[in-house]
Amino acid sequence: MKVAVVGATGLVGTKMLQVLEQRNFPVTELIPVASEKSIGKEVTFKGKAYKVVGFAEAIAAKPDVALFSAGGSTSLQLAPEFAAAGITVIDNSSAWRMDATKKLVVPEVNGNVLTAEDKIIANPNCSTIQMVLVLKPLHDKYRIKRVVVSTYQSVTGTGVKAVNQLMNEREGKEGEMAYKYPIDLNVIPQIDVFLDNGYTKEEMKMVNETKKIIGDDSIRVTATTVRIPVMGGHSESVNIEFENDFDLSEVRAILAAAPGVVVEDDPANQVYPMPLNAHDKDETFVGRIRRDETQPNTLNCWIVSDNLRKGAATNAVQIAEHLQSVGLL
Ligand code: 11C
Repeated sequence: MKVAVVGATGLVGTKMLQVLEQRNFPVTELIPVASEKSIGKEVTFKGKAYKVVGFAEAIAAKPDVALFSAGGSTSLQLAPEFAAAGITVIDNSSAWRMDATKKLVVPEVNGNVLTAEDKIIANPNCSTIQMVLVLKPLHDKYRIKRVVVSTYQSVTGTGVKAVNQLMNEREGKEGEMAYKYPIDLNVIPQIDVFLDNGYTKEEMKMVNETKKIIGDDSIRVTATTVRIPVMGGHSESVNIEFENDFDLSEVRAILAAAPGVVVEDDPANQVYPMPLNAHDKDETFVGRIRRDETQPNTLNCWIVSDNLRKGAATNAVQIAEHLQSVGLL
């Protein structure tokens, strides 16, 4: 399979190359692609150096699939050009996610919606992906009415500039600021820009993308998204109100059987998910599973996943794996 990685020199692009390699995706030819300023740079894949090429050269090489992580405006402009050349695009930006003609996919949750017509497929936002992996199997059993989520998000979600800001602050060095405020020894209750309703774009992504992926507009979601000085992954405190009552041991069994989900929940031994442990893993970890004692049919849990892996690169590669397994690639 000829595979292009568009945005190959960025944090997510680099992770896509690692994930393709580690999951042994059948790459017969790799085409790393980036904007003008990175053309000619080298990336490494399976121990071999590859020169980064520009967009026109990449389209002319006719890859079977292109994994895009080059930002929304590049995707809006270039994904249709790739698709018109018969190349299946899996796009990590927010550009196409809420477009009614495009599928928004987490393979374990709704991989079955994909058809041969889908030439531009959207990869959801990282904080949404890890949440829906846990919500979907519980929704199937107990019907979710409402979700209240607060996030604790890694600086890697912002990109390399934010990682540098955190490290510079930690080492007492001057440097470029990714955020308006210091992030080390701080918590910033803003991810992305504010919208007219007082929520941030990241918060509304969690609201809207969750409904689209689960395929149920009746699920009410309210979110507060927060940046913390952490590297290994995003964490989420999630309160879920169901229509029907549940049994806690059954909830644990359902989640233990859910694909891509690992239950880490042993309070007696202080076992719960943490970004330090989730880092560089493909799974989503859930723990602190307990009943909300203030109202009926309501559950609290804590969900952690590596936002660059399952939240971005791994999910994109898994979409490609899924397409291949059902003969669509
Ligand atoms: C963050 N969730 O942690 C964002 C990054 O829509 O793909 C991913 C933004 C997106 O800052």
